[in-house]
Amino acid sequence: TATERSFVMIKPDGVSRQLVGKIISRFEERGYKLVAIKSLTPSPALAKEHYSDLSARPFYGGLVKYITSGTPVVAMVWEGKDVIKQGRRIVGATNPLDAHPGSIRGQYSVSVGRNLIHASDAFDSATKEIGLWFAPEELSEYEVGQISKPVM
Ligand code: YYY
Ligand code: MG
Repeated sequence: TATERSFVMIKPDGVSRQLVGKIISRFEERGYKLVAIKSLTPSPALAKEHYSDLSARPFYGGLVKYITSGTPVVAMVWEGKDVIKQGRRIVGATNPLDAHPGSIRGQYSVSVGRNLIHASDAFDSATKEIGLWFAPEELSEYEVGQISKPVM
């Protein structure tokens, strides 16, 4: 129960399937604040480091290859109350067949190897991932919910 930040990434399948807007809307409508966003094709070094905890798993090579294939990812930082735990709920279980149908993976995805989106799973991994993908000056400080006053 704290205001915290989570690293969320729309993977290449989410971009190629043109689900970027729908996915972003899920976080916006939940009230989370977009602190950083960029579209890029990650280098192999970045992808390997991002998934370094999984380096011994049989799917690691294919996962890194897919993330770096050339179809971009959309890397984001979202901020808000319990956004790490709640963000994982919004995203849904790793295997889309286990994911609640109201979650992003449960609604849009059918394959564990193409499950559309990544979200940090804990405070420590969120801290690591935000630092890996974004420079400090890419993270914005601002207030949400403010209608700006007319200028003139
Ligand atoms: O955090 P999350 O994305 O839900 O799952 P992880 O266990 O961290 O695995 C990362 C990523 O690896 C997963 O989203 C798809 C892929 N993957 C896979 O291709 N095959 C598996 N059996 C497990 C994971
Ligand atoms: Mg994970």
